[in-house]
Amino acid sequence: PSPGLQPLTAQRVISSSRLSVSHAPPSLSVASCVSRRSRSVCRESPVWAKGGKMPVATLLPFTATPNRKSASPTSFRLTEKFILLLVFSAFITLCFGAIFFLPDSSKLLSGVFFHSSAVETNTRTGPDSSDSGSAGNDERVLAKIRKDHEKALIEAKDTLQKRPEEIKQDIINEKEKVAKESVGQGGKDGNNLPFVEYHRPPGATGHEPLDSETRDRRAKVKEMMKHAWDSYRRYAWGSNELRPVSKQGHSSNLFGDIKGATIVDALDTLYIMEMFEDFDAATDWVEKNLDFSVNAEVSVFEVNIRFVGGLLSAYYLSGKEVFRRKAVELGEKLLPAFKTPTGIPWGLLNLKSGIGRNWPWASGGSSILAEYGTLHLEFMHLSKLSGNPEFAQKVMNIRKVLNRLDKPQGLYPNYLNPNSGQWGQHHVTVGGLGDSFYEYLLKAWLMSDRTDEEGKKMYYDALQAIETNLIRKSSGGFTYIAEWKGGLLEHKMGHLTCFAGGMIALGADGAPSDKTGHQMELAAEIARTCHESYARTATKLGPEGFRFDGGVEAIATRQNEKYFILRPEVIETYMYMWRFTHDPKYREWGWEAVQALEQYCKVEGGYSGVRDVYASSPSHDDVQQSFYLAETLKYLYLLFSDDDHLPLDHWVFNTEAHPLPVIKKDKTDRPNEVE
Ligand code: DMJ
Repeated sequence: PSPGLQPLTAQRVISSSRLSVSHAPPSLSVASCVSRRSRSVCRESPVWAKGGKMPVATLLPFTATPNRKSASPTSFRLTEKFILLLVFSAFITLCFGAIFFLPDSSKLLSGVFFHSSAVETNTRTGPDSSDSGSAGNDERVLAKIRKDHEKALIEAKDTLQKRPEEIKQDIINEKEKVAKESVGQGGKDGNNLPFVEYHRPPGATGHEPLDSETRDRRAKVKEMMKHAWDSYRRYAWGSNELRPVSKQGHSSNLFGDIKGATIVDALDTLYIMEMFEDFDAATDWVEKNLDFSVNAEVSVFEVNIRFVGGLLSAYYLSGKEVFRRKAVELGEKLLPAFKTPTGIPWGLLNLKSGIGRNWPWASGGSSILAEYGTLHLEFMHLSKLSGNPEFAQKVMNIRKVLNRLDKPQGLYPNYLNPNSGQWGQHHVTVGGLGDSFYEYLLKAWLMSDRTDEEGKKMYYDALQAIETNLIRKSSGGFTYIAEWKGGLLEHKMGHLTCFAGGMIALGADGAPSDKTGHQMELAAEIARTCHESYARTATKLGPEGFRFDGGVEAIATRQNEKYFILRPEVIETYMYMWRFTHDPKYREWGWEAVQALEQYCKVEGGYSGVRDVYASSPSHDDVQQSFYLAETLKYLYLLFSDDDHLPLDHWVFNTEAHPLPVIKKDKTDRPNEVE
């Protein structure tokens, strides 16, 4: 049978029967007509009268025999019966074939029904045009069916010839294609994200340490977290931070009108401490209240490390999509900060207008090294989770700009003008304004499963320059990292700089082999110096800055350097040193800090910073910083946990202590896959 004729006929029958047989389903009316083989029935039915170009007689010759008087079945000759049977079975095969076996039969059916209604409309407005139009459509539908069918056959044949690995790869490619298409289709609000298969990386939660002392200390830290969290929940729920003395909410202008900094910063700590009810309450708040559509200026750096970082960690720990969605949504809102002639982002950004600027005090409108240099980890993950390469491109471009510039003594000044691409003042610190830039070079390399060679080189080169130019030993034998101002050293070290002990320990095993031991020693010395800055105070809490000049060592000499705002850096270094050496003194030093926090910072309404660590009864500053829950308490908890809780070969902590998984190059390592 002509392949063109049969489906055409089937369609016409169904279409026409809808027109003429008002209550019977189309197939039924046709079947009854044929099965009864009654010429009169068929003649009465407009099915055949409106049958189209092919005359009814041509289709059913037996019904059109002009001289036949009787329509009785017995009057058919054997050949007629045979033809009848042949036509009938061809017709049935055709119907079944069209509906069930032809590829894309759903399209065929919808085409049929669509065609049918078109006929209905055209019948009212003019049958002629309907006829020619439907014939054209029929041919197009048929051509498409044939093409699809052939394509499916070829594909099936190809697939059968492929090896399983090739088939696997095809599936991956297809998935990626779909992911890209869905990104291309918009989704400017993080709502239209590609599918990402979630695998929880190892060590998201831990277990009780075997020795009872460590177990008790760990439990104590959890109790501290509970007090900090419950107080925030009770007195400041939804605000950025808690004022623990006045028992009310507090909002720093770093976050514009974004709310809930403590909630987002604390999510992962709640998770790793297995405070799941609290984690759920926090998740619920994020789902219902976390809103980035604010007409206000935010610090790009702070919002990135606390909000984007916090959301990413919460996603990787829990697998809850809401966190991925919110992280990408916020990341997209930060992108306009990169609209500068060099692509070095502004420090401040209005999230609604997308207009950026820099801190007015920063060396002639410069961007700050620790701010634009502390986006890399989060932005790499944003690209991974959104399928949008723009995030990664933006941060890779920052490196490009830096690598084109001459560096004084190999050092990176803290200020860089985003318009001219030139350094501002030649101030270099490993503390505030510089710190986490170095941290992110190292961690970018580690997070890439040690494939990011550029990040690695930049880190070890920078560390070498720091050692040569900034690291000194005091007369009392304390190693410290000084600050460099246009070639002159200021013998001062900030509390913030104390993170460097942990960083250097973390990078030591990647250093050229002759330097690993030296770098571990350096890290241990910095840890000791920072511990000393705590040990020499009345409260056993460390000052914001301490000096090594004018006859003092590791002591703050200026009133405005004596405060302690619950910062984590010293404890962070203890945690890394413990992990790499298992020297019990680091746990002891951590425990000293716990006792000091309990004695001087704990108040009925939470934990507060203190104004003077050298005073025996210091006054409180009445702020429970969100990083106290994100970092200080998390690092303390990990210090008293086993090493397989957030193991360092699978997780990298962002500068706000939010753990991000290593993106494993070996994709067979399923637990670490992030894609
Ligand atoms: C945190 O927000 C981060 O650790 C940042 O890198 C530096 N300052 C605070 C904690 O002191």
